[in-house]
Amino acid sequence: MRTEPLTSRHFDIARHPISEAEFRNRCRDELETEGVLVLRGFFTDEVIQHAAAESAALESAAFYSDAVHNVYLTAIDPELADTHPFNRPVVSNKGLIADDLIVGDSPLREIYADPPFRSFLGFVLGLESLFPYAHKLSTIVISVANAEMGLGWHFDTSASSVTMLLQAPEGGGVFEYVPEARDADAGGMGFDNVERVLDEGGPVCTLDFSPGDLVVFRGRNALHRVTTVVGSTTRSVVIFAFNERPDASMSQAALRTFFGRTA
Ligand SMILES: O=C(O)CCC(=O)C(=O)O
Ligand SMILES: [Fe+2]
Repeated sequence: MRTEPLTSRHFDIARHPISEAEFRNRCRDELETEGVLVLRGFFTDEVIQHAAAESAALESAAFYSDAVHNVYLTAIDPELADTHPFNRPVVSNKGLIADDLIVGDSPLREIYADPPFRSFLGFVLGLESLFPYAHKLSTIVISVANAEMGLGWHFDTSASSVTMLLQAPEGGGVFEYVPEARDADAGGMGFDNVERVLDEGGPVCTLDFSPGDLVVFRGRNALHRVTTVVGSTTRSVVIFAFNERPDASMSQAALRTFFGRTA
């Protein structure tokens, strides 16, 4: 029988009291003003080591994409020119360990389901309920990138992304982003910002985070990418997707691109 709440096993609650109102308000304000929230040393060493070992064991089962896609992770629109921001190609080549490959008793599933953690995330993100994806592949994924691999500029499909870095590479693999590059809820596409970033390279922000840090960002509105990894150490990061609606799904095009399958 479990004798202590899950929370204290996986999270450093003394440093990050996620159930206290004052702390929550501070985090919500930081996410609001910065477009991203980083809680340093949020996950315990023990859970990071366990998840890193899980990632290493599953790496050979990852699907490695070498894909050209648009920044919206959708099929392109043949009615629009190739040069239109909606159709502009970006390249992503990295591996994804799909949710259905992660074992049922993985601590990653305990983290995803942890009530105080979910309550905290709902509060800072301003979401009443948080749902997994309706399909089996991408609620919890581990993204792995070796030398020369990276993730091109894109907006996420889920309302928000919550990430947990397991292993940093020797070089590169830097998370770059443009907060609030669009307002997806208002139907915004952010074409001007997309064009500026793809054509002129910026301006963009860089986020520096380490294994054990919790990163929360509004990936649906923040244009973001991971630069090419340098060196022989794999960059490995867990991505937890929390959706506003129970029927949320990635597009069939995106599933094929990143998982090599749709079910
Ligand atoms: O690897 C990261 O830090 C972010 C990954 C990401 O943006 C994604 O998989 O959508
Ligand atoms: Fe993303």
